[in-house]
Amino acid sequence: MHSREMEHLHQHGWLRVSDVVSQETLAEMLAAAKRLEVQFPLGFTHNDNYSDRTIVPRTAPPKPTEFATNHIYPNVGFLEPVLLAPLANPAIHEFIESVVGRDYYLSNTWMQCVPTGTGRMWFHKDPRGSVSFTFLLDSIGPRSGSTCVVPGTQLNTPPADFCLNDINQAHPDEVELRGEPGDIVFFAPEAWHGRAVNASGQTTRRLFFNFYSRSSKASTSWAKGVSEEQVEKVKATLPEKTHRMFELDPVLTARLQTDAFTSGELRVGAKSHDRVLADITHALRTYGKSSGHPKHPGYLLPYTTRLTEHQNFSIIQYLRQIRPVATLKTWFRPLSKKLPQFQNRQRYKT
Ligand SMILES: O=C(O)CCC(=O)C(=O)O
Repeated sequence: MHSREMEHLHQHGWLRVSDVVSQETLAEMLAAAKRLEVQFPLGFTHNDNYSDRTIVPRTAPPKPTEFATNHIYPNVGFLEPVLLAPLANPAIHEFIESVVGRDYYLSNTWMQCVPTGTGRMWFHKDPRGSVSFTFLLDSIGPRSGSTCVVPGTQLNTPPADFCLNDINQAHPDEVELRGEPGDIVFFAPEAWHGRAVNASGQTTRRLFFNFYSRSSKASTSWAKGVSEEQVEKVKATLPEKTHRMFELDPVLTARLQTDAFTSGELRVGAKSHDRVLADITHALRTYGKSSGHPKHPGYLLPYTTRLTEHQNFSIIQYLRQIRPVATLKTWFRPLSKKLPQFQNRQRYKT
């Protein structure tokens, strides 16, 4: 059964899995989420992609100009360890491993509450070498603030902002990662993804989990904001086999990287998916080849996943997707952060 699901994840860049925790555990998770919401109704401030060294409870709602206009609870699994319960399920690890190899970090974990009226999040790709899933805490239907993905765009595509004239508009092929409480929806962060509007009339809540191949990241987003005691508490709730994903080893990462790349390639690294020429170079080097590290058996090459191993890169297909207007907007973006393309933070209005 898994192999059909694996294929879906690899081919379409997303996959829904149900019943990963028991009903009893789900009830405990929902109670933990509620405790956090009651204690911190506006979530926390965060400066760095939903994590921060010192997280401070918000006293006022997020401003429309902030990176995320919804309520974020960074490092949430360390505040309420039961929220990490899905990680006790071995099937989850099989899916993660099928994308980022066997040695990975739990890189980030946060809860996100999207109030009704919140607008779309723009289409983008996240840095290379990772896989994510959301865990739904509410029943989430269409236009209800779920992550949305354009299936298949994890392969053979330029960055979204070179191809879409307005990255804040819904894409005709997008899939909203909807579902019921307790469902997990995996997605490939290198696919074009964003978030749907929430026009549902209710706040919707999800947990986020993000995993990086150890070759692609030297640390985690939670490392600076979480105490050793918190980490130990979390490990005690999970099978020993999973403990490795909490153990930082920047020296190993540095070795995996320098043994694979020249310093020029390393400089572009995880962000090469943002720059067309670097992206093409990376694709020519990786598509259709093993992602296995030649010098460190069992590890992946830095900034790769297994998604490209059995795929051919077509430079023609890649270039055909680039749109001149989108490209000009992207090139001139540094001159004006006020381009309509990036004014996505206003509230959705019916
Ligand atoms: O909020 C979401 O559903 C998507 C978040 C996301 O894409 C990101 O933070 O990179």
